[in-house]
Amino acid sequence: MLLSTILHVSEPPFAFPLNEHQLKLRLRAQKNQIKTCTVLYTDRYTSPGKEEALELEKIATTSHFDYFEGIVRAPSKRVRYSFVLTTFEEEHIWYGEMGASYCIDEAGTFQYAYITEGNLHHVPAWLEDAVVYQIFPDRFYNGNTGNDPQPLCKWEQEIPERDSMYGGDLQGITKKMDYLKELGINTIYMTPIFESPTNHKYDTTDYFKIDEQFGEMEDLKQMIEKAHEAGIRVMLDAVFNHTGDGMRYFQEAKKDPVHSPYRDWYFFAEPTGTHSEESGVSYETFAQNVPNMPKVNTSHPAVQEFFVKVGRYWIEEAGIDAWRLDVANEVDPELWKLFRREINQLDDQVAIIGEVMHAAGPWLRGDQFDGVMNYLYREIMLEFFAKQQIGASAFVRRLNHIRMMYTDQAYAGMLQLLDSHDTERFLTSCKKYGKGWESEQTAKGRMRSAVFFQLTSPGVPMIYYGDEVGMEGETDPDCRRPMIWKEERQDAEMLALYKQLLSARQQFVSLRRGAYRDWFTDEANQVIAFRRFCEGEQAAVIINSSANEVKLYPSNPFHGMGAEEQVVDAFSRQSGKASEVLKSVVLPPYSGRIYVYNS
Ligand code: ARE
Ligand code: CA
Repeated sequence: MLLSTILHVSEPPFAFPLNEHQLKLRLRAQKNQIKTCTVLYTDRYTSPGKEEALELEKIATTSHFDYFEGIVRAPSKRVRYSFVLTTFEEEHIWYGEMGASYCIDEAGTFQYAYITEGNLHHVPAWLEDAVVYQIFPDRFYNGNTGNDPQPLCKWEQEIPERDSMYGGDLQGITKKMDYLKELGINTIYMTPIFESPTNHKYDTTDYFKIDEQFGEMEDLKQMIEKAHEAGIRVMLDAVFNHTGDGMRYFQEAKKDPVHSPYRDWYFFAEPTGTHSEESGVSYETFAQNVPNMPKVNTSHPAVQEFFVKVGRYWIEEAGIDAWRLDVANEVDPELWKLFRREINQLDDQVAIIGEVMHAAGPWLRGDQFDGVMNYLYREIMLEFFAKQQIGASAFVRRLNHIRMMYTDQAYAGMLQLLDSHDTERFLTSCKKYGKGWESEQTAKGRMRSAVFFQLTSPGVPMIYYGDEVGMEGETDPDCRRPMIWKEERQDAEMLALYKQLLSARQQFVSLRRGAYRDWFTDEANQVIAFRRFCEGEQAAVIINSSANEVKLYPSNPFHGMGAEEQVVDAFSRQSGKASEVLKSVVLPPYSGRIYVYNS
């Protein structure tokens, strides 16, 4: 056993309070080495020798590691603890903040000195039950031709150019609210709607005004009212990393960079400066040389104050339920901390989601965001379902690796996406990769398996508009085609699957909030099976992502749960004894099953 592979630190995601009297502890160790892992814990002022013992559970395995977890009680909020591990060779290892050792005195102990309010991560309750539907407003539905921009593309002209305008707007979304409700989503995320000259509106010119092309304040209010009536929440996109170059402040600063009070709001080149000089732009921008998006100095107190005001304004005036924060990882964290405090004070049920495309732990400790757009998840989904680069067990291990980067609260708020307005559509990926160009049927089958996984596993599923009817598209701008509304052109089978799965997710709380455990994988048949469980309910999910009909003889995961282990099939609604139902399971190609047990 390599002692150096044992890892725990007294901070998230290895130690995090669930509330002021419960502390969750996680420990990582080299795979297949540790037989038992026990934590010895007590109040940190109690003299040694009075520790309570709790055996941790192995909750996840990745390519190289096993993870163990348990919840310790903290009646006084002060915890001192250490671990004792037993290897399969029956060695005993002590582990504390001084390291791992065969000698108890050398290891020392860990301390979680006191659980304060500031250590807690409160996620808005509704976010844990959310299913997000992402809308690119110009392309969803044209509800008012009176505000159409010119020149206008015909809705039927399906392939957009970089600067195409289609006339979609807020009234369009309002008019399609019944469609969204029927689909079964409960949160709408719109990409930016504030004044800006482009179709995507990521170059804001006025943060307090809705772009005329989309409507006005009254239209947003009506849309939100209609959404709320349908039990749907609304999330807006905030672009604080940069403004549009048409923004008044930027124009003033550019005109008079010496005297303008807005000079320090941006990063203008010093006389000897180097910012993007080669392209003739004398200021820092988003990405590289994007002149219409001057980068903002988000460390500047006046800038922070301004954006917090924007954040509050749309909550107070229009009643939005959440913010999505663009390029969140390039903005000063001090702005986000201030933003969260102020927003929470106004309404602690407003959710805050950051756009961070990589490991996002530092933003998810309760003082900045509730979740991020989980692009790492998308990568793994692509690798397995679309590209078929990895097998079922590698898929599960790689997803576990991502989940183990985060606390429970952070993972509950993750936006689990297959694609977005910035990526190729998932169905297109299913066609392009894998074993050469796939047939239409195979590609759709693989996408259906991916959707089955997405809508039954942890986190907040995010559906990119049109995926549910089988829309395709390469990366930006092709992934932003106008929504297909003609029923004869929609993929009815795909749509039916989304509805069926969303209704099951809505009905069974374990599918939304339940803890996750691997159940089994079947490499040859590309089968993934897992369990979700919470107080009083347990679900078992099996997904066949292969082109073959598969017959399985799974173990009974409900064994010993009592009450005759009556389970219900979430789709057919037939119930039966788990041991009977699971004796053999036949799964058609690209299909899945959900069994639910209620105690
Ligand atoms: C346009 C063109 C692009 C071109 C780009 C840069 O369409 O083909 O690459 O210009 O010149 C908005 C519009 C885009 C527009 C862009 C610039 O929607 O159509 O692109 O403005 O005018 C990085 C950022 C991430 C960002 C993505 C796009 O980290 O924050 O790039 N996403 C947000 C929004 C976008 C929006 C902007 C930011 C700007 O969601 O829609 O773009 O406000 C790897 C890296 C990532 C990188 C990613 C994509 O994964 O790790 O960091 O993301 O590639 O490049
Ligand atoms: Ca319109």
